[in-house]
Amino acid sequence: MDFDMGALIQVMRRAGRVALSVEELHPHTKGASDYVTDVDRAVDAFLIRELPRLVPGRMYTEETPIDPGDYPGNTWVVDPIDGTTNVMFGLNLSAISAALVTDGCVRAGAIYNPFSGELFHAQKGGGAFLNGQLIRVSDTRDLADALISFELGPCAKGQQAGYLARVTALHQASSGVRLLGSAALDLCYLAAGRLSACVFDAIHPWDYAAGRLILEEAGGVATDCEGKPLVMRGRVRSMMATNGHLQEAVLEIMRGFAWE
Ligand code: LIP
Repeated sequence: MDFDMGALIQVMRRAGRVALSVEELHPHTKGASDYVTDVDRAVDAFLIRELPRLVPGRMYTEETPIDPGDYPGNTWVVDPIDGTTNVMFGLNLSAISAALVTDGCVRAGAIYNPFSGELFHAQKGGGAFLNGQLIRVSDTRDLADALISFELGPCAKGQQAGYLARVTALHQASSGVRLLGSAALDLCYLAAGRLSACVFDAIHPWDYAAGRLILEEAGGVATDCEGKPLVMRGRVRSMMATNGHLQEAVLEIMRGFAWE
């Protein structure tokens, strides 16, 4: 089936206008340090209405997480706002993420930060783009020259000692580490060569479905922390992503990490 990437880009930009039009956040707590705001709800409702008009299929979103199992047929995997906490604190590092998955394979993805105006997109086999310009991962081959981001999700707060020990090792071995608070943007920045690797603790399909495709189309690699391909079923127990050149060096430090 033909897919109209231009139409998806238009929907994402309209979703961004929806996000920016919300005046009161009305934040609510879903779990410990896990929030939802009226921005998440408004964008979620908008995309649930608009995306099936582009390609009919089921919706799997952070705010309506009905697990699609093996992803038969078409599924839109959506995070209406990745980086909700950043929105609440006025940090403009947040993005809307949408991926079209057909029979388990991510065909297309788009990630839009309405605060910066940066829109990343990719189609399987078609390269990755930032605001229409082709992007590639960095050429960094030495860990000592790498800038690496990591995330600390709200689940399993207080049980992150093993993960943080590995982040400390990455910090010692590299040019530095950063925590952005949005896995979708980590993967896009890695795809655009701004970062050379990213590591994640617990992460859900809506956080990485679009970003992984954008990264892979830009020449990068995303695996679990044993170097195995990610299986998009429920919460992923470990994830790392690199520009490809640094895969072995980062894996050497991250190997063995996984949530129970
Ligand atoms: C965030 C996740 C993000 C993850 C961050 C944080 P928020 O939650 O969506 O992908 O990397 O560590 O947990 O701020 O969107 O609720």
